Amino acid sequence: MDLEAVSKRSAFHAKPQGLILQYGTAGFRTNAQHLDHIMFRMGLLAVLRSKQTRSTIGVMVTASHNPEEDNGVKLVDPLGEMLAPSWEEHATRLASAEEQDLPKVLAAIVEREAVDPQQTAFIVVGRDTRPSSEKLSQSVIDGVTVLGGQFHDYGLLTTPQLHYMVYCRNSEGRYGQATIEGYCQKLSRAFVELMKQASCSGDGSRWVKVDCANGIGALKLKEMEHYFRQGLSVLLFNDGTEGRLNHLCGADFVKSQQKPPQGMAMKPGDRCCSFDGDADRIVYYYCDAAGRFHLIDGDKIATLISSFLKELLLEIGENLNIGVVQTAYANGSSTRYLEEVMKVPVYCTKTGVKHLHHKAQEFDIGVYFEANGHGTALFSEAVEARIKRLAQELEDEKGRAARMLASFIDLFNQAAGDAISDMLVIEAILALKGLSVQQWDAIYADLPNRQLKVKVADRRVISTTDAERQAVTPPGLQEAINDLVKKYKLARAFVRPSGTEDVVRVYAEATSQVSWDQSTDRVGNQGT
Ligand code: 16G
Ligand code: ZN
Repeated sequence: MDLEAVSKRSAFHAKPQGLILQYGTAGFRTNAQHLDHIMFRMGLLAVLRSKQTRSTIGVMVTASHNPEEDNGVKLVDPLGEMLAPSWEEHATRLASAEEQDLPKVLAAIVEREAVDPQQTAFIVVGRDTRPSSEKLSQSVIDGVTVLGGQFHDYGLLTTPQLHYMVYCRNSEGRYGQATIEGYCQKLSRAFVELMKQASCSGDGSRWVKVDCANGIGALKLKEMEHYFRQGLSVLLFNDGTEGRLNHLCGADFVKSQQKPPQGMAMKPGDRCCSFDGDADRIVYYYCDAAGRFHLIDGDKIATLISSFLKELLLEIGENLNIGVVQTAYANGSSTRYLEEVMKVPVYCTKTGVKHLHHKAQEFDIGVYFEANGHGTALFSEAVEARIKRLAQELEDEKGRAARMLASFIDLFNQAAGDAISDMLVIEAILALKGLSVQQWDAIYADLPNRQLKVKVADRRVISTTDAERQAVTPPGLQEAINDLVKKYKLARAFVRPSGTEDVVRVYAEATSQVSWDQSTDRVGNQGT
């Protein structure tokens, strides 16, 4: 490894003196102007990680649902997962090193992780549609090549597509072909197969309205729709031809504002969904005849999916261990419904996809969703092999159920939550069960809930435990929350420092809006 060459090249991507950024919940994220050096250095780090794991590593340039002027980057580990925590620390250290210290910090990582400098490295790069993304991804590639890494630049991709490519490349084709064509075909084939089984919807008349947040999801749906048109038509809104990325639209806007995105023509009963800016999140919604907006978030998506998978298992006669993973933000009604009605065990982890994904891997079938719409289902290798065998061996109803489950296994993106894949899963389930969007929504009633952001001098004074549901410090905070919450029926509230913004987040839910308003404000006041 030629560290002198790295230093020389780094001068073209010089770090602004004193700028310290941290590899957060979803990588680095800030205004695009401050990211050139970060991109170059993440190219370097990706090469080291690739050498160490002897696998292809992914680098995705995106800032998801952040405003258009922001950007960000995250590394994707060999099985399509988020970067391992110890390497997140290396990322932060490398990103914070002043120019003259860069070779030293690189050498320290090489030593600490026992990276073999002779090992080859292969990196795949993807980017979203932000104006800054192309140039920034070139800086990543500059970092990769200066350390002698090889690369493939996929250009424009959704985040979950990049995760998929990494997983495919490291599973020697067992997971699928590492091309856009391979992705489109794998998902569409499974989807069309499922739609043939749906009595009323296999005739090509089914449609859904999609708000693409003026982002990459629009491009990728346009590229893919002819593969699955037989089963579903997608009517695209906010497709990036006019509006700004994530501006008054997209999954994050719809979920946090609890209202429809701008630019979407909604008639009562229309089934609509929103992607976020890099298409790894999805939420559904509709308006009723009185014009009232109804949001169907990640919790209801998880409920629909896990209930359906459980039904299929029952039909097949397989007793597999299925678990649902949520975060503290999951609506209490969803948890109660899953545990008490569906009898599915529910687990709670800290916020951030990597925590949920990791927990979901413990089950034969693990379904995980954040309330904000990021999630998927994971199937253990043994389960996948077994179901695929049963799909061939069994006959009649059992065989039909096994073949359907086998198709669902292919339809889920098991590398990462994926708005396109999740949309096709949901559409297939609704069609197979003959459920309308209103019937889906009526499975249970969400408890009214709200979130507040509170600015504090130092958000690190708040630390939490029990998957962020209990505050440990500052002293007295949790007791104060407990005192407030016990005054209201089915009330729950928690406070946590954000992993992506310099704020503290407050969440509260209760049986009525009035009790919510009182309790959230009071819990919020505890934080100031
Ligand atoms: C990131 C996470 C998301 C999480 C959010 C919480 C990934 C890919 N994304 O966007 O899962 O819900 O952060 O943000 O992990 P917060 O810590 O600011 O509340
Ligand atoms: Zn996203």
